[in-house]
Amino acid sequence: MKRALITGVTGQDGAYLSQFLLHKGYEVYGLLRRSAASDVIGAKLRWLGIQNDVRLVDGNLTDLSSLIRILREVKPDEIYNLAAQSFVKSSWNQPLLTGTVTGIGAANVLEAVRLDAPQARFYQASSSEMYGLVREPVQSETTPFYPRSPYAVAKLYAHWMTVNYRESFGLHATSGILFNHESPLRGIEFVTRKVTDGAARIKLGLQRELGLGNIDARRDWGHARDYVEAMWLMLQQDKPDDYVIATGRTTTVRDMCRIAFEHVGLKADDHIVIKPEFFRPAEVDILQGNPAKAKAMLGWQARTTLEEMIHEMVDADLARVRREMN
Ligand code: NDP
Ligand code: GDR
Repeated sequence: MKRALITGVTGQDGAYLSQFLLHKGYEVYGLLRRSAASDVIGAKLRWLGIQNDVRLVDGNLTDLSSLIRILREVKPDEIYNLAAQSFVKSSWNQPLLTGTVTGIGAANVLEAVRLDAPQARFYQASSSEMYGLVREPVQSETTPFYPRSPYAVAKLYAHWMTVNYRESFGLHATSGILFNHESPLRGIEFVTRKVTDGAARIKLGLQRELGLGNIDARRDWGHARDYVEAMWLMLQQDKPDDYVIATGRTTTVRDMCRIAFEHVGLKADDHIVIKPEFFRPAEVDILQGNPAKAKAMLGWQARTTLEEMIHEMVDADLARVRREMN
């Protein structure tokens, strides 16, 4: 039986990846950082009904000694580093924390792997945000990076550390450059979930308006369930490498809102209010990925359309809000 260790197990991707690996017969261990709010721990794992199947181990990405102890105890075959301060907007408010967790945290995991689990396969959750002010209209593994937020700068450091540890120490270290991916388990602060939750609340009469920022921004949105399979496929390759994971389609936030509101019979324009506080100091205007390498090398391609995903998210939020109301 293969053993996997997932950092960021309580996040969106950690939950879907746990579910995927459990189905494959893996023993799944998840790094859990201690929180005072113990009632919300594992809410996403619970949502998928796998909270009792994942073995949670106590540690923190910023504490190298905890990572070393965990690697010695767990002896994983595969390590997925998904933990991060992942909200781009917050990274301007907490730039040093973001650098410490999202950047140095990844280096801590790599160091622990180098010292105690050099045979294990390592996956780094890199991001399309690294392309930032895009240098090419469609971004691939060879497109130059131009990060536009403290988050993206931290991710770029983690990406290059992954490449460097592969080249310096021969680690099986892979960087997956994933474009935006969403699901009903997406954090409420991210735009898709904010919109699907807002559409549900407006439909059910709990609010009338939804405040948003730059709705002309364009993103390449896929479904997290599809994307975690790509992470696993990357670690099944003989050689470590870098892969772009994307749908290849780009859509404005405005059109994504239209899809969500139309699903509940409403017009987005009647309810969206543009508010300055939701704009960012520097914006990533457009992202569109080229997943050709992933298709050729991994046999992977996105399965869920944006419409299917947004409908699933709105339906999940309608159900959640109805439960709250009762
Ligand atoms: P989430 O924000 O949902 O999850 C982040 C996870 O990191 C949570 O489990 C969180 O724990 C954990 N974490 C944060 N700080 C620490 C710490 N100091 N020590 C240990 N764990 C910590 O992110 P996603 O699931 O959406 O994304 C997974 C990864 O992929 C992230 O690295 C993200 O930056 C990256 N990524 C995501 C994309 C997307 O579109 N979703 C696209 C490209 C990259 P807690 O629950 O306690 O807060
Ligand atoms: P992003 O996701 O920054 O791409 O990072 P987010 O959903 O936060 O923003 C997407 C775009 O929507 C615009 N936007 C708003 N965003 C939010 N959150 N709230 C709003 O009210 C709003 N109005 C407009 C943003 O300006 C932006 O252009 C996500 C994260 O998961 C990262 O961790 C990951 O690396 C990247 O995706 C790929």
